[in-house]
Formats: sequence, structure tokens, C-alpha cells
Amino acid sequence: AADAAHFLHPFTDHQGLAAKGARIITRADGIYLWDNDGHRILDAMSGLWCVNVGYGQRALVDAATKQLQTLPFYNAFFQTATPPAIELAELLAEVTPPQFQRVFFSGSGSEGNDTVVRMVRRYWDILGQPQRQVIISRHNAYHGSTMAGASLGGMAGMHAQGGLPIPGIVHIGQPHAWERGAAMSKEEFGVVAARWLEAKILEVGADQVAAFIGEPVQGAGGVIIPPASYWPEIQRICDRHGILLVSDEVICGFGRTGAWFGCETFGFRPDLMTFAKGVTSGYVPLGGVMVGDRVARVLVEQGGEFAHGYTYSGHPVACAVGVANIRLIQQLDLVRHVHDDVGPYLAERYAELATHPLVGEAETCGLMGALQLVDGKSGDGHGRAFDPALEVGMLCRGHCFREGVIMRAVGDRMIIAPPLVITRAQIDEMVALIRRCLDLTLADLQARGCVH
Ligand code: PXG
Repeated sequence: AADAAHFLHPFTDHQGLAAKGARIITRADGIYLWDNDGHRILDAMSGLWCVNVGYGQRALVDAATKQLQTLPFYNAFFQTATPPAIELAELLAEVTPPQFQRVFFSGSGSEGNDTVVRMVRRYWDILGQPQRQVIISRHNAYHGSTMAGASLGGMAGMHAQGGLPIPGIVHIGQPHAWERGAAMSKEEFGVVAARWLEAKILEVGADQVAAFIGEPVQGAGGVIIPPASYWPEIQRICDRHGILLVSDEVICGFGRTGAWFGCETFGFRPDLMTFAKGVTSGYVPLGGVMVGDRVARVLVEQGGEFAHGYTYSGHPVACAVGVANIRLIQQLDLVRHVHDDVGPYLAERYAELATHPLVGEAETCGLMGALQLVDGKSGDGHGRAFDPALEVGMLCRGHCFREGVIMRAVGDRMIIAPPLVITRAQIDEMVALIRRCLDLTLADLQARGCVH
């Protein structure tokens, strides 16, 4: 009752939630959560794509405690710094691709992307090209919920509220081969989708374009995994027109795709990289932007003061947890664990789910997975989208909730991103739960005469 009376939840219909009541999560360990009724739940979403090292890691708790006792806060505005912020900056330079030697800290991914917008425009300003303002992004991208984050994002529902996008941000289509049908091969389609960027650059005028931003794999949009041909072609187009390439690694970073960063999995070389979530495994809020040599050189050597920053840029407690988290990822060898072991194993288990009558596409990348729920698959194997009014994804999510596994529904796409510490046996448990929820969803639809 107190929750309903006082707490406005993010992305929530408050009246609808008040009628049902929120589920209260009280504790967690490893890959499992417990609610206040004592139910155990397998968290196949890592909190919200962030708890990469799993729950209950003592090293992160100790790092936070120690820093809270020593120096809970000091700022980095007026020619001061704190040891954890310096140590994390150095460590980030070590684990990110070689062009990244500098970092700008924020408190979240949204703030990181606000920094990106300010920074790329500042970059072109310093270079005497202030007309280069336009940032190109993609429909169905998610880059956060601040004014700039929501504008960069391509979520129609968000743009419909509050006069978004802000000026100077335009969108192209997403590289989702399934959505386009089987007219061409995936790899051919990847090149076609990348060339939408070139068409947009020419339409806007190359001398007006500041940057292109994309998530290596779109997360909140439904785990949209681009064909291997997509990112190299995007890189070629950005290089050709001299525009900055920004990788939003808020979800893909810190091991999720089976490399330290998604740009490494997909073979491109960004100028800027937004991060958050996995940098602290979500234990405390932290985000930021890795600034590549091309931008850093201009900003540092020619730029003078960059009039931008947040109270919590380089927060010592958050940074101390970030250091402990990255060291733990290294100690547990989690990137290799995803790349060589549990990533391929999840892919194998998901390939089995592809034969389920409701599943039109089953795809994984590292420890992200998507199941596209479709109708009438027996025909061409590809199936058709369900009538959105049936809310098949929400139906399935309801079963997951009751069966004790957390999956996200994005329309009729069921997605997962479990903690990187997950074992093969736990993947078996997770896939068995998912299969059970698919069966229950199918049974519901059959009972209502909604499947063909
Ligand atoms: N970029 C990407 C790629 C994200 O996924 C943000 C930026 C913004 O980060 P902050 O820390 O400001 O939230 C995100 C966040 C979902 C969901 O439902 C995904 C996110 C946030 C909330 C919900 O999948 N991603």
C-alpha cells in the first residue's frame, strides 16, 4: 500500500500497478532472487541487464564499505580527484580497445549519452565546423530516458511524450533481418541496412552530420542481433564521410557478448563508447563515456574548458566498486567463460527451442538471447506476427512470473541476458523453465482458438 501511495515507478502505468500491487524483491544470491513471499526466482535478466558478476559478491560489498568509511564523496570539478576515480580510469583504459585512453564519468547510461551529444558537438565546434550538429541513430534503439537519451533512442512511444526528439537527431531503420522476411540472405540484408546510413548522410548533407550512434546489439529493442556484415559496412561509411562513430555499450559492455565490449565482437572501431550497468554490475550507479584518441586529442589539446559535468562524475564509492567489479571479471575469467563455454552452450540450447511451434526465430549473442513468438509456423517455417492486441509476449511473461523465471517481453519477442557467472547446469534449468512457459502460452492460445 505504501508503494502504491508514494512510489512512482519508471515506465509504469501507476493506476494499473496500484490495482495489482508490485512484487517486492527482498534479497538475492548468485543468479537467483527471492520475493517477500519467499519465492525463488531465476533472474534471466541480470536485474536490468547489469548484474554481470551475479548477486552477493563480497569483493564489491567490501570495496564499497571501505570507501564509504574512508571518503564517501569528493568532487572532481575544481582541480581535485580521488584515488578510486583515477584507478578506475586507468583500469578502463586497460580493458577497453587501444584507442581509448581517457574516460568521462557520469552517473548513468542516459547521462553518458547526454555527454556524448555535448561532446561530439563540442568536437566539431573546436574544429571550426559548428554546423556539424546532426546525430544519426536508429528506430527501436534505446539510449536512455533523459531528453538527449530519449531523443537518440528510436522508441515511438517515448517520442510521443514531451516533444521529442530534440532538434538535430534523426533516425534510420534497424538491422533486423527477421522483420524484413526472407527476400535476401542475412548478410546481404546487413549491407543494405548499413547503407541506409549512407542514404541518410547524403540526405542531411555530409557536412552537417556529427556522428552515428548504435548499440552493437540492440538490447531493450528486443535483442536485435545484426548480421555480421552490418557493422563493418557502418564503419566504412563513417570513415568515408569523416563522421564520428559512437558505440553505446551500456548493455553490451563488460563481457555480455563474449568480448570485453560489443564493438570487439562485431569488428568495429568506435571513436566514443558509452558504458554504465556492467561497469559496477549494478551494485551502485555509475556510467560514462570512453573517449577515443581522435576526440581526446582535439578536446584536450585545443578545446580549453569543456563546460559539462555532473556532481557524481567520478564518485569515489561508485568507482571503488567499479574497480572491484572489473578485477573480479578478470579473476573469474568471465569474458572467456562467456566466449568459450556458456555462450556457445546457450546458443546450442536455444537452437533446440527454435523447433518449438511458437518460436519463429531463436537467436543468441554471448549471453543475450531472443525468441520471436509467431503464429502459423508450420507453413513456411518463418511464421507470422500475432495480432498485437493478443499481447502474446505479455501472456508468456505472466507465465514466467508465476513459474519463477524473469524474462522480458518486447512485443512478442522474449529476451534474456542472465548473469555472466551462470553455469551450464543453470542454463539447463533456465531453458527448461522457458520451455515450460512457452508450452503454457501455446496452450492458452490454443484454448482461445488463436493459433493456426
Ligand atoms: N543505453 C543503452 C543501450 C541502454 O540499454 C541506457 C543507455 C540508459 O542507461 P540508464 O542507466 O540511464 O538507464 C540503457 C538502459 C529494458 C530497459 O526494459 C533497458 C534499459 C533501461 C531500462 C529498461 O530493457 N537500458
